[in-house]
Amino acid sequence: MLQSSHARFVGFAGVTGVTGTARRQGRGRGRRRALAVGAGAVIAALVLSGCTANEIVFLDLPEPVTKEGLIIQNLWEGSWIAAWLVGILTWGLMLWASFAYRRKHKDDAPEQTAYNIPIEILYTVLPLIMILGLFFFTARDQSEILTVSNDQDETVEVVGFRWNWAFNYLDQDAYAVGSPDVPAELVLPVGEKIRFELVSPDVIHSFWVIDFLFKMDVIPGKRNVFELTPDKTGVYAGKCAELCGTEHARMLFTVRVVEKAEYDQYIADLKERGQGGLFDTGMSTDEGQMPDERTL
Ligand SMILES: [Cu+2]
Repeated sequence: MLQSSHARFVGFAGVTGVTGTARRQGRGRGRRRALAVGAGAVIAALVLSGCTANEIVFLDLPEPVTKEGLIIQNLWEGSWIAAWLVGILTWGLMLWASFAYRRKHKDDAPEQTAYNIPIEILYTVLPLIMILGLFFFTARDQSEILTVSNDQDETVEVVGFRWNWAFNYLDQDAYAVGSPDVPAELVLPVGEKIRFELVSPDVIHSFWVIDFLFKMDVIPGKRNVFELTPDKTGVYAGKCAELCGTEHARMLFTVRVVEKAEYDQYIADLKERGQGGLFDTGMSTDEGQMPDERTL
């Protein structure tokens, strides 16, 4: 008899008070399930798209093929790791706030807050520290990469002209020149420090070798100089990265990094082909003529 009344009591409580809690628990579980499904869908989309971790996290920065490229790679990846950490923390706090401070009952307004001075100071100071941090590492790495120490093994004068490139091997007394139809090729010995000197006889171009993770403007009347050491043999794409006129898109070239013996042979071949001496930048005119169309 006692037992059955107890059972009836529990049954009664179950119908009234416990049902509300159960409904709330059910709703909480539903939300968690929706979140898990959403997160799962994002992860599945990333995995099924066949993207590598480098593509997802670091936006597919190419592997650098120069010694100095490592500095750029570290700066890039470090910046992204910092950005992801800040992003994940911020998204997490936003999600947490929207759940923790949502309205508790249908007819209530959510909790109202205003004038939280310590938090507002935090909002101002933290981003400032982050920006100063990014600025510090960028300035440090930039000055390291742009330091010219004049202890190069080879010097190449790069002539950017409308509409291709010429490469004067200053220490070898030989040159190569391209046209939009037959783009120029720059051949470099692997493991040797190259001093690049950029000149232009016409308008501003920009010398960009993608896998060097480096580019610099080529400015008329100015000699821009930098030094890099290619440390992986291979063939790499180069292009003009400054909109310089109608044939800008055809200012392509290739860089071939080879062993020293092959480099020496290449220079000898250039000379044999009559490309001893230096490409005369004065021959380039302001009318965008191709080298082979030029008249003096
Ligand atoms: Cu150009």
